[in-house]
Amino acid sequence: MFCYQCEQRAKGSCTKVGVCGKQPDVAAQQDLLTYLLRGIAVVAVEGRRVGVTDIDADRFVASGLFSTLTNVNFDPARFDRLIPEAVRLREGLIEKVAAAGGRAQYTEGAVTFTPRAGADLSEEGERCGLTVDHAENDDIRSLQHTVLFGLRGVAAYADHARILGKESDEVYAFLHEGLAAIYQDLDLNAWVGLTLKTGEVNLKVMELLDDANTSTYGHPVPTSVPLGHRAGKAILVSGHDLKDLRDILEQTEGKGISVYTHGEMLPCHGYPELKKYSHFYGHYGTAWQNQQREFADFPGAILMTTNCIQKPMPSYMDNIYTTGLVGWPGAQHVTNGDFGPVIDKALAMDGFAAEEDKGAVMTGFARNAVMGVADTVISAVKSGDIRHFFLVAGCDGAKPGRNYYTEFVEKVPSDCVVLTLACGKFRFFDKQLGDIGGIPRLLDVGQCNDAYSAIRIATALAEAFDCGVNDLPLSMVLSWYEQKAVAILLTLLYLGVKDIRLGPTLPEFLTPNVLNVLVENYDIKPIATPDEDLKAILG
Ligand code: SF4
Ligand code: SF3
Repeated sequence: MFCYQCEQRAKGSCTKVGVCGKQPDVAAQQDLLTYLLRGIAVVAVEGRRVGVTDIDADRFVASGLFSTLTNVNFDPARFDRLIPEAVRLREGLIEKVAAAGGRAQYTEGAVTFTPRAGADLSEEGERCGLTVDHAENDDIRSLQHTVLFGLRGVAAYADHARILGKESDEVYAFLHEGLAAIYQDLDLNAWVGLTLKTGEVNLKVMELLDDANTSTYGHPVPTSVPLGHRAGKAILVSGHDLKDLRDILEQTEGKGISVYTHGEMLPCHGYPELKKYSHFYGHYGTAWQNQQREFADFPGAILMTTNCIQKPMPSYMDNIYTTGLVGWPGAQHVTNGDFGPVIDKALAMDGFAAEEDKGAVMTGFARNAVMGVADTVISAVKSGDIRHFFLVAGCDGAKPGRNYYTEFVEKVPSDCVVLTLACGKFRFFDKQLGDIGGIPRLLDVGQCNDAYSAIRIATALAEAFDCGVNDLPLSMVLSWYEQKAVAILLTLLYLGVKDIRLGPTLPEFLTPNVLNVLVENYDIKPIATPDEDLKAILG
């Protein structure tokens, strides 16, 4: 196996087994699925040329790419079903495109490759690894992989939005265009262009998702979320999917079960259409990489939606459930939004014996809430009460170097405001940083899925001060782990945001030359120490 798509990779890359727990057979299946998705994409690009689109193929490419994102699907049986489905969709699309006057014959390997009948799909996948059909030039291949990993993030957001009924042909068309591009003879500059276009399309899909979330559940409002629990039966919902949570809340109404969020579900407490449920109580635990310890102590059923699942420990294997694209071999999978098995399990378990108060945190400072107090924020900046904003955002992870983000926030001077989003916030989410003239110094904008909201806040501030985002008293200190973060980073580069500090390490898939392009054009830099970085930013 060869995988280096996330920040957790072994030295250089994972070649024997994934640090995330991905086994070589699943890695090969994911490579094979990715290869077949490229094939569908080549035909879909030709199809659009002759006026043919196929919504099933479009959706399949998005959900297939999302299935290969870090910490989503570890179950070989699921890939055994996805792979033949990819071949079936590809062959059907070839026929439709040919019937409309498009190409009937293809030479691209990803279109002509079909797993041998009866063959082990992981063995077939070993012939379709991440470098097959890619450029020999290291820098071009680096950008080809950057685009692929960025597309996985775009696809995740497209799938999230589709679940709430929002789709965009422009986004689907670009997933195909980006996947098919390795079969075009593009030079380095063209690949740089495609990399930035990935960021541009990601901005569009994030806007679509923001619209999907806010039009379905309302705009988040500042909300205090208990970190303790009530006595009684309990369900814990992790991941990023708002609809799964809403379905759980509806299906548990009146059953005497309290519903808690875990990880990236914390900001769900701010949505009016979710917070209205009285049994939607509080938040349990911290970021994804602590789940094995935290889940073992949870006395109820646990539901994993989207990323990031880790290998379930035997102590809770019996009470953890997956849904949607998430999979772990042996974990029970629920489909079609019917959470009956999860509810039955919660009712059969002990639940919390007694109430416990562990304080509370605030969430719900998404764009609408922050822009609602824009006048106060602007006058605080003009009067000098607020000196600087920091967006300390991105993924959490297991590496010790990530303490940087905790220390950084602790050391931010008291006349500065910290905006945050995504699971990296769990390094500091419960710190009491106080307020500046009634504006909290720590503002949780939401999930990684809500990066669009932070971008809108930054552009609104820039408009108010009649300057560019780069001229604002705003610095971005980001952490990455998986491919949603790659897509968001590409969006920030597309928007021309400069001077980003990125950690805890830089992506392995960027060659020194590609990195130089980023440094020269965007002044992107690795994090140093909190003291050095704060001094460099604030002087
Ligand atoms: Fe390794 Fe990350 Fe790939 Fe998992 S997703 S195999 S940890 S590089
Ligand atoms: Fe976190 Fe997985 Fe990236 Fe959603 S939950 S930000 S890592």
